[in-house]
Amino acid sequence: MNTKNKSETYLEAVLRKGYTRRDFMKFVTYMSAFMGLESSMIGQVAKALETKKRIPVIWEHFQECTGCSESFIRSDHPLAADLILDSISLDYTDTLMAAAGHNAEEAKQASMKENYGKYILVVEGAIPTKDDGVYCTIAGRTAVEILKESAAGAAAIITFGSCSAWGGIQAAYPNPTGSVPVDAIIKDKPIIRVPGCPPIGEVMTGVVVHYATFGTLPALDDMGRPKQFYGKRVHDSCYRRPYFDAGLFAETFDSEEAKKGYCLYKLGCRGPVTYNACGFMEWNNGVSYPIKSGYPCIGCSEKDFWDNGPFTERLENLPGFGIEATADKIGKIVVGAAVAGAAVHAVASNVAKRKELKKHEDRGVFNEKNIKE
Ligand code: FSX
Ligand code: SF4
Ligand code: F3S
Repeated sequence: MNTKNKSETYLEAVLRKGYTRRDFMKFVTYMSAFMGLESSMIGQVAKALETKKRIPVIWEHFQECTGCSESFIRSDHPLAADLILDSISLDYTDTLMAAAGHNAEEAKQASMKENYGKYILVVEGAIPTKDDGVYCTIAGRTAVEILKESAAGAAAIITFGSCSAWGGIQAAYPNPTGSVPVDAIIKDKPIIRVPGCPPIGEVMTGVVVHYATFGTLPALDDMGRPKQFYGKRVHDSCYRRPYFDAGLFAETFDSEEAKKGYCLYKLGCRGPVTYNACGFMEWNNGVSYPIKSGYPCIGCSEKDFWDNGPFTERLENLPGFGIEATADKIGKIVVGAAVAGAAVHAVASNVAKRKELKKHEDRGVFNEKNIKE
């Protein structure tokens, strides 16, 4: 990676890349809003990024599909990715950097040494532990060995994606390679979970910007996830929610109802038990996310979600969640349930509401375009 610009501030690096100061301010406003900061704090964020030296980022890849990197490089705001990637901040990532082999390895070692105790380590992918970790080896070294080495000098670790955060698909039953998440191996560093398969790119930029500005990590929930992005269920920001509340469910994928925006709960949707920001952030510049593309949420940000299939089957008997009884009887009863300590909205069977929804639907009020707006 480019080492000559290491002492630049974020603003200097942004200007050098051809962005304007106005682009920079737009980015600061955008990121501050996503991080849930008061507008009065925008100035503080701008000042920090103008004056502070960039925080080096080392990014390791272990057992994974690289979808997390794909998601990240398609972050909504061009600066969200550029701020971390390219020559601005990223000192090592074997999939995106130009250097390869020994050169890449040397750049990583040099950066880790120079920035010992200061860099942020991003980990993508799970770590296999069975048979001395042989199932993921890079240049003859196991993932366990590499992780321990790069974690030693990290100020904090971001586990980017469900694989490094929870174990992901590798750790799914029967977990043939004994895969584990990062926190099963590293016990003495702050670890921030950014789960999702893939996760949302801006969440990582948000964490880095927060750290650069305040010198602290953002507020985390009791599972180590940034509260701002994982505080709500997918169900709570779902544009199909009015249909759920009215008890109107698509019965098949190819139905008119599914197209119209009816709730996908009966087709297996895990939105009511999944915490993620995809419903309001979406991907590819707000183009879409699974539910908007007509596919139920598979719960990709939740622990062990791969073992919670088949995904197209309606959730039954999910511990602590009583909605399955409701979906059939909706229109007749009122139900409240609790998931992971959070109160689920009481689902009111409301015939009047249902009629009203139908009326709006006939007038085209609930087509996707209108709902988004
Ligand atoms: Fe896992 Fe990321 Fe899913 Fe893939 O690297 S969270 S399999 S999107 O790519 O780790
Ligand atoms: Fe949306 Fe799924 Fe909730 Fe239906 S069950 S409202 S599709 S999140
Ligand atoms: Fe994942 Fe469900 Fe969102 S599958 S991307 S959490 S809609």
